[in-house]
Amino acid sequence: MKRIDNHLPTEELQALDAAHHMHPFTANGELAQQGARIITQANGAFITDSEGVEILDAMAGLWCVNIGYGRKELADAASAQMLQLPYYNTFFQTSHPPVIALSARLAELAPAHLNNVFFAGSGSEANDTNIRLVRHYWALKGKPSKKTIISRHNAYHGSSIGSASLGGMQAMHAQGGMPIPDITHIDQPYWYGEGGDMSPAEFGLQRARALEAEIDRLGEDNVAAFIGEPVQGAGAVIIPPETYWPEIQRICKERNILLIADEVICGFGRTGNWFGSETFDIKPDIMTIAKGLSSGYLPIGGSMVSDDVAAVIGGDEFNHGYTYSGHPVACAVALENLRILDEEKIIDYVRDDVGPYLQAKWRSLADHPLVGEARIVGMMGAIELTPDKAGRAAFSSPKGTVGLMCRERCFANNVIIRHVGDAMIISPPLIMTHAEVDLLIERVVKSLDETLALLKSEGLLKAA
Ligand code: PXG
Repeated sequence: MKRIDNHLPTEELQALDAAHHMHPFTANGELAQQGARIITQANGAFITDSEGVEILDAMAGLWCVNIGYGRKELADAASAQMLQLPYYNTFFQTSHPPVIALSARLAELAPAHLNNVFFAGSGSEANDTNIRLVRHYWALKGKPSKKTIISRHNAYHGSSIGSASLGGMQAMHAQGGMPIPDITHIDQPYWYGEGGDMSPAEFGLQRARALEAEIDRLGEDNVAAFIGEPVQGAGAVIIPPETYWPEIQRICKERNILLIADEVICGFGRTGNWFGSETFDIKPDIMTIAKGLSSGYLPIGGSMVSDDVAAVIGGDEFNHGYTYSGHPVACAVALENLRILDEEKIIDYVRDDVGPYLQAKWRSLADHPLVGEARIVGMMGAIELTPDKAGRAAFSSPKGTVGLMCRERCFANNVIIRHVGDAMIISPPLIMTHAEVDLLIERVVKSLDETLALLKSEGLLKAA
């Protein structure tokens, strides 16, 4: 292992980090005691820490580095664009070649009726755009009362006050006065955790019909849109039963409600197609995009808008936009990323090659004594940890205790995977080789074995 020494020693970096850097979603006081893990470089599917340890990144950063780390082409695209035109805005009747080229390319790649892009700097910003867009759409159509947006418990749509209100994360709502008015939440299609004795198909229908009931409760004239991730990512890779999305689609159409598919995680190959909406046969009016759009190399997000919605919105001045909407350097990098995804046939590779290879190995984890379910679509998957496989039982310890233990074992075994409660989730770079998939599974199995041994020795292998 090569030691990287173009930076301060780890302890000094950790001390400065603890003194001055406030981390997202972190108890910073606690982190200051233990010191942050410092990542100094990355290549392919691996990141390297400040001690020179190479770690397999089975989360692709935060679900975003779809083409893997270290692609010089993206650095070159950024460099060339910075020299030519580092910044210009797209307000006040101006435009520039990178934003024009990226908009046109996205229109080619997206489902046929989605030909219009409103750019943002992130997924959160794009979902804030969507809130204003759908409400303004109905106002322009003479129905200003159609304002409420229906989302789902345990959804994740971002961390700004609008997008976190759309999200269904209780811990987020508890801080800062959310949700904002006119956003409601229905139950999620999480069969393993909430399906009880129902078959997945029955349960999928039941959870979809909760949308119809919610529209009835609110009154159709008060509802603007439904928003959902094709597969809930941060919620623990919740893959809905097959019956779910067709029923949601039917209800939105019949009840005159716009459908927003949040593709921030599912987009750009993650589920084995360009968009999760293709995998699940959804026809959204708006898609939120970010993350894999630039493989995370630069921040960029956006809303892909149907021709119908764009035509209505285009009839008025939409008083909305961000300084970095359509940032030229981010657009140039995103374009280069899309070129690589396309020319290197990375989506095909996920659908036909490494995807099925990973899926078979991931599903075989269900044979492990600690695993109650192993689910996966494309290259996003979860395993549910349980003390009692047959009963899909939860642990008697507070939710997340076992998941955290398992994550610690994974980190110790040099594989980054996340826990959500007591589920373990993966979302690796799409360019993983078969050998890297083998390594991932080997390290996860070792971590599961060690977690099981720890649970036994600490008397924690007990059902609630
Ligand atoms: N929608 C979805 C579906 C997301 O997953 C966002 C919107 C917001 O995007 P920005 O770019 O504003 O972060 C996301 C982001 C996690 C985790 O720990 C997930 C996200 C972000 C940070 C952490 O799973 N998803």
